Amino acid sequence: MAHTLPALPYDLDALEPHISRATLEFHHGKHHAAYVTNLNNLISGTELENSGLEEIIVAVAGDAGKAGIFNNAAQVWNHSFYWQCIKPAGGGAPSGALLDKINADLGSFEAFVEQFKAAGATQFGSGWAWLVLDNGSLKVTKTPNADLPLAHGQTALLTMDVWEHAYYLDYQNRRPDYMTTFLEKLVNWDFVAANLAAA
Ligand code: MN3
Repeated sequence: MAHTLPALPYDLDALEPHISRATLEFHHGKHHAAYVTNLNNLISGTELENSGLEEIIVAVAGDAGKAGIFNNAAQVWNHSFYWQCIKPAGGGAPSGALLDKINADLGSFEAFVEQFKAAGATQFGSGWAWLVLDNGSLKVTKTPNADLPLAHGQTALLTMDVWEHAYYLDYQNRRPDYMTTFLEKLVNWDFVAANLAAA
């Protein structure tokens, strides 16, 4: 089946001044769109052309001969997930069952923030920082390039894109400033809580 670029769940200028219209025009309209186009081209005429996105990712994960399909499929999934992880007037701290689970598994919300920023800061080059559910426990992880929790048997609850294209127009080389803004102004904790409840 042909994979499609999902619409952003907010207007292009809705995340300003934290993430600019220009960043979203390129990041969603060019980068994310290109992964969709590349994936459709790569699976056309193959046994994967009628498969769902997650089915494709699991089928080709770890297959060096299908790295192109994995990278593009995973990047389609990662970006569709990332857009939902942020929202206008987001950020701050979660509450309810999610906060209880963070306190129980990671020690405190402050400990989560420290681990999540460290994951993003120490992901050398391109990649992603994650809050995942792994065998019933919350963990903060990082993955390089297109890699994602689904390929490791984990359930993604939150992600932060730390590829330079996610922040360079707005923050240039200041990845730490982007990460702080992501946590303080943008995280959609309702989406994260819903992911936990559904896991
Ligand atoms: Mn990206």
